[in-house]
Amino acid sequence: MGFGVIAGAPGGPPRPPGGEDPRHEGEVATRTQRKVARPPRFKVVLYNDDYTPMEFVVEILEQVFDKSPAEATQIMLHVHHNGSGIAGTYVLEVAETKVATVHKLAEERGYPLRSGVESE
Ligand code: TYC
Repeated sequence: MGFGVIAGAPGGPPRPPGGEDPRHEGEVATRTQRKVARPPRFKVVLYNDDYTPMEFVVEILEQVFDKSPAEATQIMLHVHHNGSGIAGTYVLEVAETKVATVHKLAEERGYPLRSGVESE
């Protein structure tokens, strides 16, 4: 890792013909890795309440969070028994959009289902 596009380095372009550049003969090419491009991720948390039907929460987990029916049921039951649970982990903008979608769909049906974003 960290060789970038140095000619002759692993993964880089081949060295030009004619052998090693005499100006750098014997030198070792090194480069400090400045930053790994890995944006922070955020958890979307679902909260339990006494009124939202279990089937609706499962539907949300399938449709908004792309969970399988089995996984969606597991997460819903975890939230039901523990008070909250993680629906998924995303970059911030996506996590915030998921929360807004959950609230919109729940409000349309008159359910008090709440969700929120937490840093990982
Ligand atoms: N506790 C709800 C019920 O018994 C079900 C429920 C599960 C609600 C998860 C919200 O995030 C939730 N109908």
